[in-house]
Amino acid sequence: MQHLPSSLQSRSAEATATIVKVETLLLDLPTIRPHKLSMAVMNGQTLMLVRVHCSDGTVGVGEGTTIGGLAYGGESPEGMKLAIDTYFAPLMLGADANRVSALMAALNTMIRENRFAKCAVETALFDALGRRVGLPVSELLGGRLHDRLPVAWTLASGDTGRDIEEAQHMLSIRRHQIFKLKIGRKSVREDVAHVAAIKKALGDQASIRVDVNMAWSELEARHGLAALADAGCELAEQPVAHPDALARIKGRYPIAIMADESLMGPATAFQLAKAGAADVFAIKTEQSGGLQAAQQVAAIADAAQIALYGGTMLEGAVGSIASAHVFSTFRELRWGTELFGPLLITEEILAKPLNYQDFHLELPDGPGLGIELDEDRIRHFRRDVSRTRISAKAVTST
Ligand code: MUC
Ligand code: MG
Repeated sequence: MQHLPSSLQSRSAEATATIVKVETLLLDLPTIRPHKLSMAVMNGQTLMLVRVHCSDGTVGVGEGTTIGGLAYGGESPEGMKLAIDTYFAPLMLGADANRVSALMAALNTMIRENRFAKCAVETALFDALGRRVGLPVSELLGGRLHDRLPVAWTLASGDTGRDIEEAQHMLSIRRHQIFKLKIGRKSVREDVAHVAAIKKALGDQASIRVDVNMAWSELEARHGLAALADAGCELAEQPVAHPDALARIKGRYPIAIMADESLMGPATAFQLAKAGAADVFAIKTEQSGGLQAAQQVAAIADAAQIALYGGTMLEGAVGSIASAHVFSTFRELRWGTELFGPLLITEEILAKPLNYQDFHLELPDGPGLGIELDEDRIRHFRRDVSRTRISAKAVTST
């Protein structure tokens, strides 16, 4: 407590709730098929869940997830758990649970980086606050503008025929009509042929986009983008790694350029906007450093007339619905969202599954995140109690 500013210390009479316990756990869940990205193959997903217990009995939940362990960035689910248990929790205990922004500001002063862990903690704080006051998280964030969000599906089996079948199935059950193809593992020529075959098979019923996950050199991008545009692909996500290279290729081909890995919160959003490096921002709540930080990224994009796309770190149900609450407050989401993470995982961890229908994810109306965990299933898949332990190697390979 002595490290917290006085505004955050328990205000006795007028305080309605203080934080009494911060609990973390890891869940290992299999994916429905291997998910092949340019840098890793995911066979499972590990969710780090954090629960913030408050003195009035409310408990909020948040989630931290990465892609392919440490293949995507510096944080891992295990690292987030350690950081929260060791460094966040002692700073949070006893703090006023209603003052989410003040607590996050204090944590940001005392803890550098750790954007994903901060996002998980902020989610749990907003969930608890929403439950306490009887409002959805989206309303606490200023109010939702959309009750349902379009959701893309990622085709990443590594096989063209299988991807076409998967897309046709998604169209037939009216779950997705936007498809993002993961490329960058093969040669540019092979990748373009793969995209063109899928676009040809699906025609105008589907929007086709690609995510190169930084795998191309600038020269490869020049060849690749021209050919992708000819094949009817509408957007390329992070074709090259460096923001300067993104700026050099943007606007040269009739295909939108989206920044993903280069976008790591408000400061990088400002730099990318200033450099004219992207037509679209893939906003991710975890990458942004939290729910309010993601809203700040959206404000920068708005001011710079950069279009928005609601991205994912392949979060499970908790992280995905937290992002949905954030994205529902965006004025426009021209490129939709990709909040399909829970559908890539074989196991349901909610008492009532999220509602995906008619190509959209419906936002729940209940207080907080509007979801309830299925505690039996959480117990079953917890890494510390599960008998079927999935090793990091089984979860991810190259
Ligand atoms: C990324 O780079 O966008 C999002 C969807 C997916 O399949 O992978 C992620 C990560
Ligand atoms: Mg991406």
